[in-house]
Amino acid sequence: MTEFSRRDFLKGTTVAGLGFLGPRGKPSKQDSSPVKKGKGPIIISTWNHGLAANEEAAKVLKTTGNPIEAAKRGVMVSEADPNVTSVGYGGWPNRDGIVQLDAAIMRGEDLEAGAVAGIEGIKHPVAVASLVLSETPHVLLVGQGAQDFAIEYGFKKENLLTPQAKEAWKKQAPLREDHDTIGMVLMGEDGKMAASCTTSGLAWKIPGRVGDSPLIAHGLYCDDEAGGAAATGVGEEVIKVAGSYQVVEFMRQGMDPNDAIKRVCQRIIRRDTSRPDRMVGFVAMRRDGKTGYGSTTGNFEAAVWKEGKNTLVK
Ligand code: SD4
Repeated sequence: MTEFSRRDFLKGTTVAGLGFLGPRGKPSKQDSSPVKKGKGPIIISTWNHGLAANEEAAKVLKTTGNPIEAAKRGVMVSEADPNVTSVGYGGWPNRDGIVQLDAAIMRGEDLEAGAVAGIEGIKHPVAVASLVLSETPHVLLVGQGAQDFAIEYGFKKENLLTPQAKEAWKKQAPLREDHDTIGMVLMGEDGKMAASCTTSGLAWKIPGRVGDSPLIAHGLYCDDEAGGAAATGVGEEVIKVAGSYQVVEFMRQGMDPNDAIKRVCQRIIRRDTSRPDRMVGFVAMRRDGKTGYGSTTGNFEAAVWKEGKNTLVK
């Protein structure tokens, strides 16, 4: 599609206008117990920088009551922070020294989702993912198409490679599996939920590599009728067990969030016992507001916002 016709396509496109893709119906009720309302806002996110993200998300939830807006604006704090080296600006680049970002966002009320993968030069991929959700009939845009779409909606192309990240890349060792990807799950006062996830992926990855973070069911999943989950760690491991979806499905069966995460982590560990050091962590929230977190290794922490308090739990 030429640039001109692609633009026309985008400008003329609305969800309703692309009805050929079919309606996105409401999910059927599978569990008849009521969603507990009035418990929110409750927010859980990965790692210690989740604290600042939670603060922002709580503020947005209180002022707008919009879970998607809160899940987006919360993790944008990490995207803008150059000291968070697995997310957005300051994220470690791929093998060729280019920062390629992945992000996704999902609404629990109707399972609507948006995502971008391998996007370059855009500081806030989760905001682009949110536009994929709200402005297109699609779920995932990748690479150049994702960047073109972002620019179409007014995003500026920026250099995301900080001097520190460039220095680290110059001394690069083989693929690094360090993790501080942010994943967030939250619930507003009305019991409505959303999840978001954003990352620069594994440092020095092969250009074009996509991890779990922008993949619905893997890096995140959210369904108001069951709960939400988000992942951090080695994306390849998360993808092989459809990690976040499986955590949510265990919670749908009534399992405690911590137990649901433990079961999925055990599945990951059992799959390949030769690499016990491969880290995968999850945060989760059941639809009654109960939160949980856990990982395949011991070194994980989560930031939990509950009853007005923001706490780091290890
Ligand atoms: C990925 N899950 O791309 C991400 C990596 C990560 O902090 O968590 N980094 O596989």
